[in-house]
Amino acid sequence: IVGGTVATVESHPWIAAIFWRTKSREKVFRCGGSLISACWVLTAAHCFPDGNNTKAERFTVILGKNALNESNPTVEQKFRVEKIFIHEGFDNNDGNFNNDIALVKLKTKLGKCAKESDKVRTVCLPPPQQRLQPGFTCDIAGYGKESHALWYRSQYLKEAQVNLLADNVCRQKNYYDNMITDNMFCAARPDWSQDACEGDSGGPLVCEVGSRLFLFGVISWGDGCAKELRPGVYTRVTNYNKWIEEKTHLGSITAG
Ligand code: 4AZ
Repeated sequence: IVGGTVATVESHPWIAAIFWRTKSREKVFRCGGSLISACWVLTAAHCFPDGNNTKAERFTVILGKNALNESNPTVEQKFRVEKIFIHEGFDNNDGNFNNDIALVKLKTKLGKCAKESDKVRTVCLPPPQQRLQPGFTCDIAGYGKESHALWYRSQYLKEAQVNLLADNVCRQKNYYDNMITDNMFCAARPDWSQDACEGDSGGPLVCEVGSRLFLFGVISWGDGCAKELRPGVYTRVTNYNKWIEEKTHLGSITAG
């Protein structure tokens, strides 16, 4: 996250940190995610570059994490991964990550997954096709870079505010032109001072509607970070209610 502030995990209790184990058994942070039910984390498809050859056994998901490089086993909840569903329509042939959405099923421990606490909680999905007005302010959170030029990620969870952009603005030639599909939306700070950055992808964009927070976006891509005329691009979660229902139900039959 560029700009914004250091956040506590209590204010983003659905945030998930997804790690990948290399062949030399080193644990590398891969992506953010959002806990949508006790056993399911919603994230971005591009977090799994091996596509359908992705080995679920290599991933670990940690909930309740404040700092990336410190672990606090008394409050963090750590899970192996049972299954990963990458959207069938995920496509990066145009370099724009269309359908950048994936579901990660946590492996149960004694028949249970995430336990609710002040640091671990699910986020609501918005109703299908609900659209918020351009200019609406939403929150993003993640453990990604604090500036595009840095080579290291933020040590602490950070949050920032961004405003939703009208599609026709984001599709202007001096913005992203024809890269923006109906499965995406753009959001940025009017002064370009706050944005998601490398390492935040997969993580949440949440908006408050009727005093409840809903997961409207999955952090997906952007040209640089907090760069003028280059908003952050998010997967439009409200296009995927049916897909999410299908997959999470499938997961409860085949993998429960
Ligand atoms: C990334 O590389 C990334 N400024 C995510 C979000 C944005 C840029 C890059 C948006 O994961």
